[in-house]
Amino acid sequence: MTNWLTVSDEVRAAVAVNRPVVALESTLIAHGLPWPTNLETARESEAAVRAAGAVPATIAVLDGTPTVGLSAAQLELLARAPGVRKASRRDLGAAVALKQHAATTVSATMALAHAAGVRVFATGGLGGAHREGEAFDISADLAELARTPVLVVCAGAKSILHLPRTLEILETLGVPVVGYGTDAFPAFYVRDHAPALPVSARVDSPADAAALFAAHVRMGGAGAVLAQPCPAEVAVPAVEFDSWLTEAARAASAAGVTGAKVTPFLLARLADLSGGRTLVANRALIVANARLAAEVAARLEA
Ligand code: PSU
Ligand code: MN
Repeated sequence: MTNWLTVSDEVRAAVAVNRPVVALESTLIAHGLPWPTNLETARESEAAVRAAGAVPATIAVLDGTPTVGLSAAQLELLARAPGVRKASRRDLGAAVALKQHAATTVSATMALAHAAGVRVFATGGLGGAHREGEAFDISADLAELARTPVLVVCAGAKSILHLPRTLEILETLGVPVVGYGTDAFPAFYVRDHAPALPVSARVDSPADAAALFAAHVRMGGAGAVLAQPCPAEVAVPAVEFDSWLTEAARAASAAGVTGAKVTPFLLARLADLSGGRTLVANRALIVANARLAAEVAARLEA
């Protein structure tokens, strides 16, 4: 393993003997969810991974050190600390050189997970292409999927995005978008996008998900998406969501929010406008994805 990366003893030992490990990201902790839901969600995700027999590896940059497998104290620091940088793959070098704390997005988490030998990663919603009428903005998550062989288990892409364009870009980049128990690409808090957007393949078991990803990588492929719909009990109906999003997007443009701040701003406004319902959904889907990721990781062969 590389010397620029700190990997916890537990994760290092598991990777060495090919015990299942699941990477978890930190942007949703530092920027995606408010205190204390952020820390509770991070702990619950780690517990779900363990309950399914795998080792959790939450990833961030701490004082300039890329770290795979945060301790309980490090997790809490990240959840509480103000001014933590949001780092996509682009920002990792800066966070290291300037000795900063940085929460890693999907793209940066994939890069660090891969460097540590971790092949499966769970998050909430993927970044993607933003909607018409907003500033031109395409998440680095998509480009990273094209280059790094990590399976990203998520609830589809964030419903704040332009999902048909997001899927077209993933197709262009050669990234499989696999539905878990569904033929339709899920839309984060919203279970289904209307009209339904087809996934590139469907699987109905962790074993098939693992086999599909292994075959993709064997033939020179890189990343893949395994998309599981938000748990039905807490999912948000599309009609209600659309009205909140219209309002949240208006607030973002009125406040002149741009760049990496857009996604955290919209998520926070949606939580307010929905009276906390999007928060409940976000938390539940993250934990469900962590559990599924562990089940898939357990079926990946060496
Ligand atoms: N999933 C969540 N909440 C989040 C994210 C994912 O439930 O906040 C984060 C991920 O880190 C993802 C990022 O990479 O949102 C997308 O940010 P952007 O649109 O700036 O690329
Ligand atoms: Mn962006």
